[in-house]
Parts: sequence; C-alpha cells; structure tokens
Amino acid sequence: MIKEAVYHRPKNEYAYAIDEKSVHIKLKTKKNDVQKVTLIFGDPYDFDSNQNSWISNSTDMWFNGSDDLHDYWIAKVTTKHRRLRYGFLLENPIQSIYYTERGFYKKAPSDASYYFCFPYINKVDIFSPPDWVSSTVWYQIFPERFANGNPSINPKNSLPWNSRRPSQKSYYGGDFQGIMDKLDYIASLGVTGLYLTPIFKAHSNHKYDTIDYMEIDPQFGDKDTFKKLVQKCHAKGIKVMLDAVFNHSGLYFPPFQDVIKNGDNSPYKDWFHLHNLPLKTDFLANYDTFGYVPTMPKLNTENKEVKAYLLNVAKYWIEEFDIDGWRLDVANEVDHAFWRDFRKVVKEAKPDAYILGEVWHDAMPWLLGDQFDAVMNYPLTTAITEYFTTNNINKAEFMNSVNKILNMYPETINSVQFNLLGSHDTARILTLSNSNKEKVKLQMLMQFTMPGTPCIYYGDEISMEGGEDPDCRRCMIWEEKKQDKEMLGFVKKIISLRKQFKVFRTNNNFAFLSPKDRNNIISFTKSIADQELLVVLNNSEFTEKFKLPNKYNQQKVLDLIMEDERTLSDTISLPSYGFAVYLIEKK
Ligand code: ARE
Repeated sequence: MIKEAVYHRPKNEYAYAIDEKSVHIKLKTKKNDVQKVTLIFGDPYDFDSNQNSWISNSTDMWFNGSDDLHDYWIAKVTTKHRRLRYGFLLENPIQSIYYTERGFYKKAPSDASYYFCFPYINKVDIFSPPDWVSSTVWYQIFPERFANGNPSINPKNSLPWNSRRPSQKSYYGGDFQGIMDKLDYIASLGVTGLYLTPIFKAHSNHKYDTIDYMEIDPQFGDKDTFKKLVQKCHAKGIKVMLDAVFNHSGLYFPPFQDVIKNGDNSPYKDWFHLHNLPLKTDFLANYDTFGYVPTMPKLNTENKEVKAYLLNVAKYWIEEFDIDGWRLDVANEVDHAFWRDFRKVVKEAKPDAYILGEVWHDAMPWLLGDQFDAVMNYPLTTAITEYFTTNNINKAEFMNSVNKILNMYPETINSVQFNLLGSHDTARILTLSNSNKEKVKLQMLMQFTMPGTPCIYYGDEISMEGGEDPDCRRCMIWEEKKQDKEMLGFVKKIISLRKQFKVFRTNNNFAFLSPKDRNNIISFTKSIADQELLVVLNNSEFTEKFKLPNKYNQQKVLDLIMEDERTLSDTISLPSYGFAVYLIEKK
C-alpha cells in the first residue's frame, strides 16, 4: 500500500458537518491501491465499559470515484453527542492497516488521542446553502444585448438591433423594459433564476467599470423600472441575482477622480492601491488595477470607509429592491475579511440570499461556510468543453476530471455550484462545438445531470453563435424564423426534467459505468431512495454500441427523452452524438 498517498485532514472538504448531528468524512488513496476502507469512530467521552473501548461503531466507506492519480472514499456518520473521533482501516489483498492522525498502525490504537478529531458540531459553523438554489435553473442576461424595450433611453450612436457583430465599444440599447417585455418568453423556458451582469451606472457597454454603485445606468432605465422588473420576476417565481463589482471601480468613479485631481490632498487616496502620485491613467498606470486595465482601479477593501461603503451597497439593493443573490466579480482578488463581513451583512438582510463567487480556480478557501455559498463552476465547464468540443482531453481524462471536481468541495457546496457551459466571458458553446448542435445537446445533458444549479447563457437555447468576448455578446435573436425551435424544445425539456426529478440534481451514488471501454461513450448512474438515473452519451461521429452492466438487462425503464417505457437489453446502440436518459423506478 502506498501510505504516502493516503490523505485526510478534518474540517475542510475531507470532514464537514451536514447538519447538527451528522458529518461527511472523506479519504484519498492512491488509485487502484486500496480495495476497501472502513471508518471506525466513536465519542471519546462515551466510554463503553462492556467493550472496554470508546470506539463504538464502524462503517464501510463508499467508493466515490477516482481521478488520474487517486481514489476517493466517503462516509456519512451520525454522531450521538455531536463529537467524533475517527480513523480508517485500509485493506487490499496484501495488507490491512489503520490510519490515524498520528500515522499508520498494524493494530488499532486504543488511545483516543491518536485519532482524527471533529471536536464538536457547532450549529453556527454548519454550512447550509439557501434551499431554493439546487432546484433553480438560471438564465444569464447581458442587459445591453437582450432586448430593447425603450428606445428613448438608447445611448448615443446606438446601432440598430443585431445590425452587425458587436465590437468592444458598440451599443444596441438593451434595457430593463426589454427584459420585462420578454419575461413571458423567459418564464416559458422554465427557468427560475435570472442573473444579470452589472446594471449600475458605468462608462462601458458591459458596466464592469462602475461610476456609481447606488444608481442604475440610465441606458437600462431607472430605479422604478428595476423595482418593477424584480417584482414581475418574483410574481413569476423567478429569483434575481446581480453582479457585484467590488474588486475595482471604474476610472470615472468620483472618489478616483478626486484622487486624480487632488492627489495627496484627496480624502480618497487610501481608497485605492496607489504606487505614487500624481496618477497616470495611461497604460502604465501607477496604481493597482484589474489585470492591466487602467480604467479599472483596484479598490482597497481593507480600508474601513471603502468597506463600509461597499457593504452598504450590498445591503441597499437587497433591502430596497428585494434582489435574491449577488455574483461577486473577480472574487478571489478581494480580501477574505471583507467577504466574511459581506456574508454577515447579506445574510442579515436576506437569510436565504445566494452568494456566488467568480473564482475560476480551486476555491476551497472561500467555501468554508463563512464567505460564499458557491462559485462559478468553470472547472466543470472546461472539462465538458475540452472533451466534447476541442477534444483536448480523452474519455478517461474527462471522467477523471469530473470525479476530481465532484470531490473538490463538500457535497453541501456541490449541491449549489453554479454550472455553466459558457458566459459573457467565453465563446458560445455552439461555436466551440463547430456548430454541431448534437454536441451541444450532449454537453447540456452533462450540465443538467450534475449536482448544482445550471445556467443557460441567453440565446444558447435558440442556437446563437459567438466567438470570444465581445463576439459572445451579440444581440439576442427575436425573429422567430431565425430561432432554432428544435433546440428550444430540447432545452425546455431538460429544464422540466431537471425540475421534475430530484435524481437529476443529486450527487448520490454517482458512478461512471464501464470506464475502461475504448469507445467514446460516457455513461453514468446515480440514485436516490426510489429512483435511479442512467445516462448514456455517444461523443463520437460513429454509431456506437454500449454493453450495459448485467443488472440492466431486461430492466424496465422510462425513456425520458423519447417519453416512453421500454425494456433494456444487454446492449444500447446510439447514433453519432446520440444520447439516452433512462429513469428506473425502484420498488
Ligand atoms: C476587455 C476586452 C478584452 C481585453 C480587455 C483588456 O473585451 O478582450 O483583453 O478588455 O483590455 C470586463 C469586461 C471585458 C473587459 C474587461 C476589462 O466584461 O469585456 O475586457 O472588463 O476591461 C480572469 C479573472 C476574472 C474575469 C476574467 C475576464 O479572474 O475575474 O478574467 N472576469 C470578470 C468578469 C468580466 C469583467 C471583469 C472580470 C472585470 O466576468 O466580464 O471584464 O470586471 C483563466 C484564468 C482566469 C481568467 C479566465 C478568463 O482561466 O485563470 O483568472 O479570469 O481565464 O480570462
């Protein structure tokens, strides 16, 4: 057994409370090295004199998938008095060995001090995501490009709708009235959450360079129109999430302009990270910025006034406009202390508000329950697009990535992870797929059968094309004959399936089938008490046959795509880029 590869550490993604009595315990071992893991546990203060031991229980750990190098194991433990000491018994045909906090032993140590310790489950430390999020399906709108409902507030030099491809500087006049006019369309998709990229007064068309965090950008409408929009969304059962750009302001943010003008005498000079004065706002900016963008000076969120100002912004839009969530721009470059206070303020204003960080990398330090509820799941986006579109990774690498991603965070976090195939920052999924609509469907099925909360980028449901930013921000196509109704029907169907069947949303017993097959068929199952989901996707240009595990032979299933009942045989044949989604009702 390769002991060096065995890893566990409490109070993070390897051991976390799920509720006041239960914890999840996870373990990582070298791939294919350990055959069975048993968790042994007890409460050191609850000594059983009959057994002469504090170890009161043991349970088999569930094999939770493997990535390229490791196997993952998980168990749920219910404690008697909220306290837990535990260790692991690792077995393979050659060796049985105990693993504790102090190391490896041939015999289980009796002294409780050797073991891993989950000292006490304090209620306040339990991460509990807002309960509406996992059953929400989002729709992301870039407001400048969705619909123009009020031409009288168009920015100067606005181009006619969809007259040409967007440049970095173009305007088309999308606004709140436009979104309101199209709310029936949005609701007809079945989505129940709207994510709007920034709407506050700003200089550019994307509004990530804020001028005033307390005002709506006049090209979108005013506060009354926004309030009406939120109310109308709520009346249709749709939540609203806004974009909080707190890492940086825009060049024309009055406090920054004050520093440009008054230099050392400006009361705002500590609001930013200045290198020296006077300020130079050309490409050699002498202050910290977002990337190398001089028009986006980084805010000093450690400064008390800045913090108070931004926290008030966070509260204001919840209390006055009843928004339901904040997506946090460049979230990983803002200090943790700021986000801890942000969480307190937001959850006090609305306890079930959703806090979503924009972090493209491993985000565990923000997901310990004291900062964000979830992050934008770009690692999943990358795995899906690299396997189904660019072919940068093969089938084995894809399955490894998915397993790694599912084991990266606590399951409580996974259940609200924001799963997207694209956004205003990436090329559109259809374009990445070389305009192959069947490939897009496979990717959407992957997205919609993962735990988390899926988001459709506006227009993907009608097969809009678009390359990298700014091309991915084209005007929404409203001419019916130019909309892809077949894709629209497919998207509506998977949205309704996801909402109808809880098994779509769970991570329970997730497992890939036949991972060693040399074809390009991806198949996986997962299950809850009364239902099992079996998904089979053919990511190949050829018809492929897939041999099902024996237990499915003669199994009665509901074919959720064809909407009929059928009996499976031992093999499934799928056409090029074909797919099947079966539901098995457990008796
Ligand atoms: C514009 C142009 C770009 C040009 C840039 C610089 O469109 O082509 O390169 O200017 O002049 C906003 C606008 C953008 C604009 C940008 C700068 O929407 O159109 O770009 O401002 O003016 C990283 C960050 C992540 C960030 C992405 C874009 O970590 O936070 O880059 N995303 C947010 C928003 C953006 C927004 C900003 C930040 C700024 O969602 O829309 O841009 O407020 C890897 C890295 C990631 C990296 C990711 C994408 O995976 O690991 O860290 O994300 O790629 O590049």
